Amino acid sequence: MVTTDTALDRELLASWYARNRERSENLFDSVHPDAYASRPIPLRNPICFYEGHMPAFSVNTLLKRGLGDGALDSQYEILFERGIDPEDEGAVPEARRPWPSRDEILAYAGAADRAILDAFASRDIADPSNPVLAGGLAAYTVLEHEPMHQETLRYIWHRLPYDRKARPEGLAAVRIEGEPPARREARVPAGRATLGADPDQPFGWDNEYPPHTVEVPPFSVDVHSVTNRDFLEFVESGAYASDGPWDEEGGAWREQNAVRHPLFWELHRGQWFWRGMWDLVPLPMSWPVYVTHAEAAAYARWRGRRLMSEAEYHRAAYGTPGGEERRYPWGDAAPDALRGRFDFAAWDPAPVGAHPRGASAWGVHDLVGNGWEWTSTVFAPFEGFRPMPSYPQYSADFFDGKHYVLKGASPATAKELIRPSFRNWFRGTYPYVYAKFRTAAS
Ligand code: AVJ
Ligand code: FE
Repeated sequence: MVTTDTALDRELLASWYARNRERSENLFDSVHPDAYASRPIPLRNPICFYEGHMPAFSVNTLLKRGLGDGALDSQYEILFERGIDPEDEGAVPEARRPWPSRDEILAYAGAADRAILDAFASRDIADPSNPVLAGGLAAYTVLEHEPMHQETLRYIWHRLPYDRKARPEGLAAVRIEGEPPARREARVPAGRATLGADPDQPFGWDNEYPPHTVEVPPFSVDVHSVTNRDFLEFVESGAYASDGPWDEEGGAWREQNAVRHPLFWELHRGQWFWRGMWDLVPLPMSWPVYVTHAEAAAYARWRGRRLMSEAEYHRAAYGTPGGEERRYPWGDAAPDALRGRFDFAAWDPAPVGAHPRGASAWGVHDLVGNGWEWTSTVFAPFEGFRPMPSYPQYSADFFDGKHYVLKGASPATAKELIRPSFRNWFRGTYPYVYAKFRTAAS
């Protein structure tokens, strides 16, 4: 078939796809076969679902919705169609039992890979007359969907028992650095923040559009993320046993689930430990604490402060004293390991402030990397939002007032997802993600 758009670099798309697939395969290979159909996070599908979901999503999106092809396997393309984020565990559908074997899923995935690579090589995947394909929309949708789920997989793997996953060979022991730097604040003066996608960027998810500016009043914000040391003060103050700092939703969540500390912490014989991906280690005091939005907001209130809004995050990360806005907190240079902990550079976080070359113009550290940043902003469409033709349910299903925006990146976020306009979202009581926070005040 003829190509109507020469702007897409087909080889680049194919190598991106291959890199995605290899990274996913390595992750699934590390799971003990007995755990393949297990569900380490009750709210999400079992592990095996995701090995079918990624190729089935690519087939459904690019080949069927985009190019108008028939099914490769209609049963699998329904079974593996969508992930879930139900209200509570009772709402998890009991999927068809048993799940297909890994060999069956891999046979399907192999056929899907061949068909997708064939489309990348020679079909009209950027047909400007087709809204699903124009500009390569479906191709990019597929290529960014897979790394997003690689993060899902990592935080699911995080909950697997240590004897159900194979530690990567040659992995260095976790280094527990000492105490964090003293708490400090930066002042961000009033100014303009641009939210939403840069018109020049080749792709953005629907919730990144349309771009617009917001006037942000002055505020102060912590230079460093709240650390395990900081949060230990909150825990030891008895905050989990008191109603004081909790809002209604957070308080109910804490009570119903008997939450006494962050999910990543464990208490053994009176001593605090951190559940790392591969090791249980004495609580690293200089690492950012990973918590729910409910815990983050309660901590901030306990300090007499609050979380940053999404617009304030943009000011803190991308604003400059001169008024221009940067591509990254540190400037225009492409993301690399000196600027922050992201792109799978490590399995666990680094001490706060370990990447001074990634600090923003106001000297605020780790705004991109080392853990997503919770904001106080409820996930909602920008004025003028339109669902994307390649995946109309992507965001629209989550504009329910129960999800909060997270910004930045975690150690498990691929670098291709790092851009100012990328918006992540989770329920305020979802405890599994690599999400940190800092406090702010007007
Ligand atoms: C944007 C990370 C919240 O994992 O639920 C993957 C991404 N959506 N497949 C999720 C997503 C559909 C989504 N998050
Ligand atoms: Fe998905």
